[in-house]
Amino acid sequence: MRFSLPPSSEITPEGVYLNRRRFLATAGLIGAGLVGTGSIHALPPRDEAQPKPLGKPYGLQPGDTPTSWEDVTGYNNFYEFGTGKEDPAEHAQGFRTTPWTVRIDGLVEKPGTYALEDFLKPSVVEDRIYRMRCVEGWSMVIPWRGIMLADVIKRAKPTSKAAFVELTTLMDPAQMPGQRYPVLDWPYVEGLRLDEAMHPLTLLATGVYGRELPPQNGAPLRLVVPWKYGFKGIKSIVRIRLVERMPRSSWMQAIPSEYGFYANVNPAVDHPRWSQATERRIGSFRRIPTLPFNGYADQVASLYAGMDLRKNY
Ligand SMILES: Nc1nc2c(c(=O)[nH]1)N[C@H]1C(S)=C(S)[C@@H](COP(=O)(O)O)O[C@H]1N2
Ligand SMILES: [Mo]
Repeated sequence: MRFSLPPSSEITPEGVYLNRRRFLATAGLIGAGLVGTGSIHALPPRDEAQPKPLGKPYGLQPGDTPTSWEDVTGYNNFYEFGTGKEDPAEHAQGFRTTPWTVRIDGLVEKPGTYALEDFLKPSVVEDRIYRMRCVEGWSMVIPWRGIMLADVIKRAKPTSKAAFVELTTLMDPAQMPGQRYPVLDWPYVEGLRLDEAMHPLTLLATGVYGRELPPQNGAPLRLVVPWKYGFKGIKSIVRIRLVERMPRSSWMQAIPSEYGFYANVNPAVDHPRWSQATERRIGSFRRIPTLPFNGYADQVASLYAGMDLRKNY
């Protein structure tokens, strides 16, 4: 397991991962279950090894096809379980997600701490297929299952002072080995402006491919914001807090020059260490052009009218 930030030379390291899997497959080891790669444990029974993607496509472009279950659940960023792409699938396996409580508080009329079941129950669960783009230059198409974040925020009744939402991951170093190392300033924190959080595309996901979220994907509850870089999609959420001022996210705190609060996918604004003009779709060797707002400009560009998105990266 690795607990350091990946060096920039490895920042598009999916080739390494694919090559290893390909080698193992060729050697006939994966199917035989002889290799302890993480995703083996996450795989459903053999006859359903590739579940059908479920859901309504949102913003998919010609040529977009859902990324395989194996890649969605085997190639992850979840630094609480290691910084290698295959670490989370392997080391999050025993993660306990029941019981789970979610607190919603801050500038709301109805703060509360809920058992996850009660927190979810009043909301409509939907299956939606979204394009997802990591700041590292790779992307996937993922069939999520979840509820609208707007729905839970409305129920808590934000006061007129509420302008931002801060979300926090579970802090549990006994279960999350990465939290014993100073990779980030734990617990992982992310934030959205209130209008971004209320946008109908913004989901709290509880599942993927019609199944419960595997731990490596952020079980039991994680954020999905398809027009922003993946790091906004905070996993294993325990707290949602309405606040007046812009929250400081873990990534802003760690490397402010590289990871801003907005994190809108923007091919015109390079990361300080690499171009963001193209992306590699996991599961293929093709690089494809990155689209403004990851292809969701029609739905979300108006949220940023009048803002300089080079400054507000
Ligand atoms: N708590 C927490 N949430 C996190 C991360 C993390 O390290 N810790 N990584 C982020 C990053 S960089 C990405 S790209 C996405 C990856 O989500 P996926 O593994 O489900 O594709 O999760 C995001 N959420
Ligand atoms: Mo990411």
